[in-house]
Amino acid sequence: MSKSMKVLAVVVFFSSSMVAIAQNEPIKVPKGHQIEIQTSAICEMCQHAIEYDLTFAKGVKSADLNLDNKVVTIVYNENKITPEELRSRITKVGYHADFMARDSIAYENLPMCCKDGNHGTPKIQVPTPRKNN
Ligand SMILES: [Cu+2]
Repeated sequence: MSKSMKVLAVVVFFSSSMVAIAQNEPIKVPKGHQIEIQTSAICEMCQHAIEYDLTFAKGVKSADLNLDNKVVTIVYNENKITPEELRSRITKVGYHADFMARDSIAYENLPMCCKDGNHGTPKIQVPTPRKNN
């Protein structure tokens, strides 16, 4: 394999892996902004935990998690909360949120049924937690 071929292969690999956990951009809706965030929820308990937590976030108008694809759709006031803060909240409940890895302590504290390998594998897996420097 030539050097340029190798470079191309690496580029293709990284761009395809980025597509797998691509984050959606917020869109304008009548009540504010709406964003869809991919989570690692597994069951109804996960769904309720995430929706319940987001409901209490300042600026969040609604949060609905679809258990078929594990995507939570959030309508929020863009002046009060950002997509980054929304993702961060989900990680603190114990779930991955797009590219953000779950908080490992929060994950440990989840009910057994909500952990990997119990109801199935979550749709996304973020293997190495990111360090925020
Ligand atoms: Cu669960």
